[in-house]
Amino acid sequence: MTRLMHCKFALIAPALLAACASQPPERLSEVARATVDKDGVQHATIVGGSYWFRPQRVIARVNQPLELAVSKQPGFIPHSFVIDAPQAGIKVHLALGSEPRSVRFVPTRPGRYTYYCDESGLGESHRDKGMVGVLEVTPQ
Ligand SMILES: [Cu+2]
Repeated sequence: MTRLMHCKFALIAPALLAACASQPPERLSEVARATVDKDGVQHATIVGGSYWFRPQRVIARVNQPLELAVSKQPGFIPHSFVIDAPQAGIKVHLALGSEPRSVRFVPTRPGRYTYYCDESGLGESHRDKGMVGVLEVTPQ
């Protein structure tokens, strides 16, 4: 019911309800290790939808620049991408669009840092609905 209320268009056009709670495409893996380019920059791509992130776990190395390209599946529900881990040099807040937006930082401390969407509808937060993942920063 919460999801129905959250998705007001669903009341008008029931067919759109399916678009409100989408499944991640199967091609998107649940765990990904960042790739390293010739300049030593780590790269990972993250996609968000209602209500998930893929991958759910990204693995990267400490003290090496990490560039994340984050987008959301097309749709009218707003989503964001947040990591709040200043103790590890990571503070990110992106409003997501269907074109990838990039953010680059250097993780300075190994650990597991949560990324999530801080949007909410009339009910639960998107984070509580499943828009959450872990950035795992490993030692050198
Ligand atoms: Cu969201």
